[in-house]
Amino acid sequence: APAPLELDIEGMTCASCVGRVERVLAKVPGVRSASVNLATGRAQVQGEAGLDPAALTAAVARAGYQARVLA
Ligand code: 9UX
Repeated sequence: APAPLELDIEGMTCASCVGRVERVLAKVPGVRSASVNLATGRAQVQGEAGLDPAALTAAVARAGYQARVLA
């Protein structure tokens, strides 16, 4: 499996935010799983090869948070 992508996400302050971001990430085509850590403000995303990191940051932005790809 490809290495996970890691995102830094700004603006999450509660557990509902975490659930919201995990849900939108999981719906991006090619994503197998997404896990958000509120304490670190980071998300780990497992996806298929060729998953476009920009599709992840766009989905997070539509949900109201700012994300950038770390790796
Ligand atoms: Mo979390 Mo509630 O940042 O609107 S505070 S979802």
